[in-house]
Amino acid sequence: YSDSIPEHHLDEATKVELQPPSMYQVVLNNDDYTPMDFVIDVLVKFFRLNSEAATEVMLQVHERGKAVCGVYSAEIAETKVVQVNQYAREHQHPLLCTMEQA
Ligand code: TYC
Repeated sequence: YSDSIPEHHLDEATKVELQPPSMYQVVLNNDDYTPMDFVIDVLVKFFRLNSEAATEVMLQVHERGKAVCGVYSAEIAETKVVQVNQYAREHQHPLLCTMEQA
């Protein structure tokens, strides 16, 4: 019934629940050491890009310093960041994945 009550009478938690979730850009950052093929593999594996799109995003990171890999709700974006950084460390690459509010 909170949809029949003026929003300024609702508590903050209730207002938040009536809004769509905040969205976050998951970003890959350039470095001088991670092999281009490894970055492409990451984009295919964790962001479900096809190899053509993955190559484009990788080259954008390489040329411009960073690029957006996908936009997700907070929980999914956080999971992507952790999974990508763990996977890169397991393979001894310095690749850094971060998130920014969209
Ligand atoms: N700059 C890296 C190289 O020349 C390639 C690279 C691309 C690294 C994207 C990280 O997120 C990255 N091997």
